[in-house]
Amino acid sequence: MTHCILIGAPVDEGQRRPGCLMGPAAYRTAGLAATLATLGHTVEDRGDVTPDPLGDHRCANPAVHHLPETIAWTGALRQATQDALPHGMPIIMGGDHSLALGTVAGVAAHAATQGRAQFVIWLDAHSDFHTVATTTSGNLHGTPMAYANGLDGFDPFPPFPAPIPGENICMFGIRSVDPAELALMQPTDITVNDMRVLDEQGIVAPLRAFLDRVRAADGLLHVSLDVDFLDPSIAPAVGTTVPGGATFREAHLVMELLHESGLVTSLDLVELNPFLDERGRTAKLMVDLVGSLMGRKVFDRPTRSYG
Ligand code: 6HN
Ligand code: MN
Ligand code: MN
Ligand code: MN
Repeated sequence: MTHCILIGAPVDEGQRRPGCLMGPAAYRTAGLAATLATLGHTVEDRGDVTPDPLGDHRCANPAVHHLPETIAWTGALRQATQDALPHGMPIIMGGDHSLALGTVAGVAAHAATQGRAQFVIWLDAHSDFHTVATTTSGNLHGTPMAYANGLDGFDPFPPFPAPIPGENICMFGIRSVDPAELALMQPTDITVNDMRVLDEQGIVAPLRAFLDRVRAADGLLHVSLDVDFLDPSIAPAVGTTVPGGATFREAHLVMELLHESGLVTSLDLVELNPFLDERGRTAKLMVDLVGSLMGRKVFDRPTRSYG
């Protein structure tokens, strides 16, 4: 039984397709709290976060938009996430992926106070490894992973509290990486399980290998689930669809294995744009995936052991 702390993050400024601000309302409408309660968890909804006051922030890259707004969200979400962690498992209902600039900072700051290592699983079509300096779209939802890894090029942002080393980061589902992101990731120890890896090896072996490392380090584990990790045919409600994503069963299997591991300590649900949805199907799928992550099973098979 887990105490689940729902945190609404109606962040829309990290990209250019309005609608992600409706994400928290869509998760509530799709029954996220009831799904968790049915699985035996306690649920506390802390409502939607309010961004910090806007500062006068600028940067040299003319493509970047909504920089002060994004820095304002980052501060407030870092605080909200860090505040929640001693009490339970924060589930951040986004909001576009720029919210992870704040939430991952919050989990990393918390881990540092505990003397624990922080790990991150990034489930996404994209690596989100631009810096404020390299992004050509100017959409800051493409930057949180590089911020968390402690890269330079985030000058107007507060320094990342406790940068997460590459060996503690594992990406799944990757199938769209910009040249500048590739160049930045190349020298890191980040595990990039792109769709080619999943096609060849399936999801189980690479995921277990990473979870074994988290367990061996007694680490905390943050999961950041971008809607576009999923194939657009099952999850249309996202502004950045990329063909060839995870199937329904692949996605549920990831969640089931994460549940079995018992290692997950925080979760982002990002990039849902309800304005692009079809009768709520993407919101409902995301809620179902959280159900699998939090222990829903059709059949109570004995829990597998890890080596
Ligand atoms: N996401 N690499 C592209 C860009 O604009 O920087 C796409 C970013 C997508 C962001 O997945 O959250
Ligand atoms: Mn605007
Ligand atoms: Mn993303
Ligand atoms: Mn994405």
